Amino acid sequence: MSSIKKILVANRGEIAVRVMRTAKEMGIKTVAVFSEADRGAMHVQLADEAYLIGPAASSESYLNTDKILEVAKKSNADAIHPGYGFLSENAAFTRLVEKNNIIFIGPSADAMDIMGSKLAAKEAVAKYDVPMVPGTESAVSNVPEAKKIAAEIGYPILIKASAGGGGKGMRVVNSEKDFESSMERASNEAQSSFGDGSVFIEKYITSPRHIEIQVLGDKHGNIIHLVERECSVQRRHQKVIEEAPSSVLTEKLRQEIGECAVDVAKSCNYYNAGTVEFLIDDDLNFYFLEMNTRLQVEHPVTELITGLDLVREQINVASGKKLSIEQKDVTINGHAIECRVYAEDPSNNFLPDIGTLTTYKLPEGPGVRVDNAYIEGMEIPIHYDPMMAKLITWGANRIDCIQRMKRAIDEYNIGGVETTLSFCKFAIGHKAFIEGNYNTHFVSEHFKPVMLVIQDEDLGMVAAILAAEMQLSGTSDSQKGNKSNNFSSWRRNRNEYN
Ligand code: MV4
Repeated sequence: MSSIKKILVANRGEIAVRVMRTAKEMGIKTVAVFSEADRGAMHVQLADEAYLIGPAASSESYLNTDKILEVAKKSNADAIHPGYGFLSENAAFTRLVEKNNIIFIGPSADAMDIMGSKLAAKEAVAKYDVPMVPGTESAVSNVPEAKKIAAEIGYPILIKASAGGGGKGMRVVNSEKDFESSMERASNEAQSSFGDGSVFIEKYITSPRHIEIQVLGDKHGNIIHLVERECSVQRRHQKVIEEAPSSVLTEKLRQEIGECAVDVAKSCNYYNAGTVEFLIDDDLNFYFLEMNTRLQVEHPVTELITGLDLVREQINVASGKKLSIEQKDVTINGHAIECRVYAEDPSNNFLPDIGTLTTYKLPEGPGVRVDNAYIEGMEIPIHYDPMMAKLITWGANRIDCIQRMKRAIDEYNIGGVETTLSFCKFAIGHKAFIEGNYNTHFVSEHFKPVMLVIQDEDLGMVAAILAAEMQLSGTSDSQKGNKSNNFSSWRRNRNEYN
């Protein structure tokens, strides 16, 4: 069993800082790689060694496999941690790293290949008793045959690009009359977007919740799950708020979904940290969606309720150690919520906002964690994902956790760029969220930019804005002849926002 002495972190931002912190606690040296745009970045300052690998563009820096490998050899790193995004699920990179006798802190390249293809994943998982959305096991190209299958499944159905992901290349078809035109468009879009026009069909789960299970395996065949995370508050397939545990799972359902997640991991001989995604419908039926073969952004909520350090577990597994815990040891303690802090303006359709952090004061105090990569005075670079930090709170129960999150958001003082914190405060203060009664349509169903004004301004101005908006969109009471007064419900709900 080789103990790892030096890790090159092939990433940037908060996840690079996060990995380096655990490595340092384990007495492991750290190597940073950085682009021209990240010269003064926190992960560069934190590392024991740092190497410039190229210009700002990701393709010439954080995705430059040859350059990263060159630095790994030059610095005598014996392992590489990919973080998430960039090369974290690139099987070719994993093979190149291992071919150079460097340990890749993540799963096998074979597991990445299987789970990177929706259809290959379905095929592997089909050998186990894991519920999947009713649909085709393989790509469909013959339109009459596909139409017959769609009729058997029952509308609404979803046409999905085999090479798609993250919501790209999905098309809902509500009735048979629209099938042929939708099939043709979906296939053409898939061909132009992914270079692969193959599509498959599934029953459309109309109002799903997004539940994912953290799994952890070692190189000796042991695999456990670390219960669920609820990730239904998403905007255009970008997660904004995650929590653990979910407010809808019963203990029995948690065990069932957890065992299925372990089976999915077994189907590809998985080791290291991974996440199995499920959809849950209104009747609490769950369906396997896909598996992510990396450490996820939202891993901290799992860490806070289980007491584990997932990066430490990853490093130990990568070095050949057996898992430090068994399934019976996994317990849930309290509740955790994560709010992602994006440099985006929620009052302006979440458009990215760049600038200098003229003010940047982090919240502190009991039960508050900020996985962060910025300090006051730093620029927000335009070249990379706009996520600046993650604000995570822990509470003994869900309501305490929500209250603590509200306090932490109010204490998070950011000036110079707009962020999604105001949206997060709106969301965790909304009746549907507080009651745990929400699904992946939460944002489209409940959020309007004017809501952000409610949190800080008097209702009169909001009423005026709303009246104008409703007049313009033809949904005002007078136009609809609707007697109910939207503002009274707003006044009621207003208490939820405070
Ligand atoms: C679905 C679905 C409903 N029915 N599949 C979106 C991204 C990709 N991971 C799969 N996704 C979905 N697949 C069927 N058969 C609804 C979604 C979906 C979704 C899933 C999880 C979290 C957020 C979502 C937002 C929109 C749609």
